[in-house]
Amino acid sequence: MAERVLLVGVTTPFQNHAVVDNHLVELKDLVLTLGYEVADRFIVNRKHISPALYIGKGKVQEIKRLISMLGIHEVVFDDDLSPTQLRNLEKALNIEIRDRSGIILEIFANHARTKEAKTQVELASLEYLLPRLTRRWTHLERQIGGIGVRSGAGETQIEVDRRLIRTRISKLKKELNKIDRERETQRKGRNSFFRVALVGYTNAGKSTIMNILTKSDVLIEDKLFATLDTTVRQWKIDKYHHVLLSDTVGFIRKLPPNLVASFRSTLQEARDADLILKVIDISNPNCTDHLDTVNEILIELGLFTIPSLTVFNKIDGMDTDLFSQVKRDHPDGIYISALKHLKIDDLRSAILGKLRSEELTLDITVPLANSKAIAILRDNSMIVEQQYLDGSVTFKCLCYRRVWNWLRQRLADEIDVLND
Ligand SMILES: Nc1nc2c(ncn2[C@@H]2O[C@H](COP(=O)(O)OP(=O)(O)OP(=O)(O)O)[C@@H](O)[C@H]2O)c(=O)[nH]1
Ligand SMILES: [Mg+2]
Repeated sequence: MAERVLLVGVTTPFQNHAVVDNHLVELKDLVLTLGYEVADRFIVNRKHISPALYIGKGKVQEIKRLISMLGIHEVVFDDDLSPTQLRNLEKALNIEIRDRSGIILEIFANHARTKEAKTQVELASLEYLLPRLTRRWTHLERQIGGIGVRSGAGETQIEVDRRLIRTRISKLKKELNKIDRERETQRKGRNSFFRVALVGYTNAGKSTIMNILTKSDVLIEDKLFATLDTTVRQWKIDKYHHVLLSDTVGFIRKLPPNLVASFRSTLQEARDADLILKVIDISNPNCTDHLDTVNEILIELGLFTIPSLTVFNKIDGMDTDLFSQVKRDHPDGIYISALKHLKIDDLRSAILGKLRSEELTLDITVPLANSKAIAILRDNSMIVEQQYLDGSVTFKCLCYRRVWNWLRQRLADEIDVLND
């Protein structure tokens, strides 16, 4: 039988009932992704957050009654609880308590497939667990496994566990540094391409867009955080324009900060992008909040200054009033349905427009004897025409500004440029 869960949200003077209710709908999706059953939702009104219990004692008693009445196995809070609040609530309710971060971390732990994703998730989970170790045995410990070891003389079990976790954390950080360096080498080999990165809210359709544009078969699922790794594919927009398109891990409101930090190397592809596509599900009534969250995370990652396009996906399932409102606020947005293949040409032309604004048409002359310079040019630009004359070849080529800055330094004395 699936575990029965009670969801708890808290309104404050800054968050009204409707907003909290929306957040609980999203929390429900997160909990369902883990295969649990949601027995009920419970909203508490508070003026101040209690440092000891988060909510008031009276509400704790009400929740206690609900637990026995509805046969609840676990209570999940939408807001992040401090280690003290978690401990006190568990004691008062005598049941396992989790918060949104704990749930997100468990989903990531379940979905991680590659060594990189597994290492990143384990690091973030251990950092989350460290201050909460005095709790009862948690799902997260079960996911990570094997941290409990018998204590030595004079050392309590908790002290042993903390020491082991710290050692493991530093080992994982070293492993991630190594993975970072490997990725760096891979990226250097792809310097000449225009790079487009799909980022956005989880379940918005990023992998679906990747698949239709590049004819790939990245995993698509109607669940949150199906993708945890970065996939890069070549996409031939037309005869002269080939770009590298990347699909990566999705964002969500209140993504735990240590998860964002440990996924830095996965998100590196977006860091190096010439263009970011922010993908938002317009069939979701909270789509504008989703866009705010995506922008906040991009700011946090230092990626907000990269040129971007906002892509509203799933127009096949949208509400027309919401559409008019969003379209008014985002007239430059691209509105598509990846699943139904609607308006994909709008997306293609918008990307092509951005790319052309970064493209130079150059006439470059190289002596025929300089085969090395000719090879570098061929590898890093798109040759449109070539003319041979007096032992030299003149290329008309298309080259991105960023790539050209790099090429010019490399080939400075070996080529003659007519129209730089
Ligand atoms: N109705 C509708 N559904 C879509 C559209 N595009 C994608 N979907 C569905 O949305 C769900 C999520 O799609 P994905 O492509 O996996 O989304 P994602 O952004 O990669 O999600 P994560 O990797 O989990 O962050 C799948 O069930 C898709 O079939 C669309 O245009 N319309
Ligand atoms: Mg995906």
